Order: sequence, then C-alpha cells, then structure tokens
Amino acid sequence: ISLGVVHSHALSSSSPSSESLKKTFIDKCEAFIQNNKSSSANNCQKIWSAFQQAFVGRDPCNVPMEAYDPLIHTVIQDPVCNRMLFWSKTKKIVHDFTEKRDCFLTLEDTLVGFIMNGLTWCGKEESNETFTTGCPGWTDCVNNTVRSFWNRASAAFADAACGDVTAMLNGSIATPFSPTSIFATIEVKRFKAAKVKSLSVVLVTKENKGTTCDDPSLQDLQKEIEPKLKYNCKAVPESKIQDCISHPDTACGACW
Ligand code: AVW
Repeated sequence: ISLGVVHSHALSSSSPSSESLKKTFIDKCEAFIQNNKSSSANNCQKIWSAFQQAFVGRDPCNVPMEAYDPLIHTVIQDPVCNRMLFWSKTKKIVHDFTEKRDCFLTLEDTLVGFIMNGLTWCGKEESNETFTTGCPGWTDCVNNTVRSFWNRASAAFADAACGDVTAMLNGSIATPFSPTSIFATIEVKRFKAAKVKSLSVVLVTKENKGTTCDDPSLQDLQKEIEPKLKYNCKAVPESKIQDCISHPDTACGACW
C-alpha cells in the first residue's frame, strides 16, 4: 500500500545559526514536497508567509497557539487513516522506527512537523526580524513562540486523526500518560469517536520492568477518551521494537 509519504528525516537536520530561518524553511519545505508527491499542491512561499506572521514583531513569550491558525489553514495535508502514530517521552525510538518504514506517520513526518523539527525561532516587539538564538526556552513562558507552534500543529494532527490510532508511550517512567504532555493536554482531547475507531497504546518497556498497562495514569487515559472509542494497551519490550528497527523488512503488524 502506498501512503504517498516518504520519510524525509535524512534529508536535512542541520540547524541554522547565522543562516536565515527563511532559507532553511523553504529548503526543507521544497525537499519534503519533492519526496512526498501527495503534498505537491503546497506553495512553500505562501506557507512561509503564513508562518512568519504568527510571531514576527511579537513578544516571543506572548504568541498564543491560535497565532498559527493561518499557517495550519494554508497547508494542504491529506489525512492518513489507521496509520497515525502519537507519542510521548518516546521521541527517539518512535522516529528511529518510522524512519525505516512507511506504515506509521508521526507529526514530524507531515510537512510542518518535518520543517520545524529541531528548529528554534522567535521574533521581537517592534522588529521585522526573525531570530534563531536568544529565544525563550520551552518552559520559560507558557505562550512561547516554539511551544505554541507545537501545540497548534499537534492539535491539527489530532483533529485529522481517523480510524485506528496508535500511541507509543514510555513504560520506563513513573507516569507514561503525563498530564502535562502535549499528548494528554491537546491530542487525546481531540480524538472524536465519530472519526477515531480505536486508540492502541504501545507501552515501551525495558524487559519486564517499569510500568504496566495497569498503571493508574493509563487508567486515566482510558477514562479520558470517549466511551465509544475502543481502547487497548500492550506492553512491548524495547528490544522487540529495536529488532524491528534493525530489520525493516519485518511486517509492521509483527512489531507488537
Ligand atoms: P514529550 P508530548 N523542555 O516527549 O506528549 C524542552 O513530553 O508533550 O511528549 N522541550 C520540551 C519540554 C521541556 N520541558 N517538554 C517537551 N519538550 C519538547 C506531538 C521536546 O522537544 C506529537 F504528535 C520533546 O521532545 C506527539 O504525539 C517534545 O516536546 C506529542 O505531541 C515532546 O515532549 C509529543 O508531545
């Protein structure tokens, strides 16, 4: 089955320092479109304009997620039912996994997620400039330029969810369903039973240690989703996922 998605992680991961954010943005945007023909209706210049208006000339600690609405509405992105992969505290293993195979799609495999992954940016009051250094960190202020982007992009990704959705959570930490995570505060709240049939949690564990699917935080997750939405959870040893990463020919369905 062709998803019309080519994982483009390898194309560019360099971060700009003195080089302009615009060039990095347009280059990554065009590289993505080259490799994902299903997104060829997008215009990178138009997307850049919609993106930069969210934060240029604004206090970098006062950019609400709604500032990125024009960006989200400018991007043309096909929903990919049954293949959407959400994650929390599992960034590395999830992307090592999706990089090797086309059966799952994360936010970072979509156009805006791919472009902004690894980048830092912000504006300044009374300035037309775009900065890539000296920007507020993730927890320095609630409405910071970068965090609001990821909140808004995550909301759009979750709004597009349909069919069977998967979430890879970390079974090596005390609270795999962290109440302050983007997954808990934004994504789960947007799964609608009218479109989403089921939520399958893959709890990545270190060899029979750590949390299990009975964990209280996962019970909270189950309570949080609409009752019509089916829920299941499976603890999967990290080594099993690592095996699947090393053997990309293994069918995705055999990985957990
Ligand atoms: P995460 P989420 N300081 O692994 O559920 C700096 O907690 O929130 O998973 N950077 C941070 C901080 C922090 N305190 N907290 C989070 N981040 C950044 C989008 C950092 O880059 C996808 F669709 C970390 O790797 C997933 O389903 C990233 O946020 C979901 O949202 C994820 O934090 C993952 O977000």
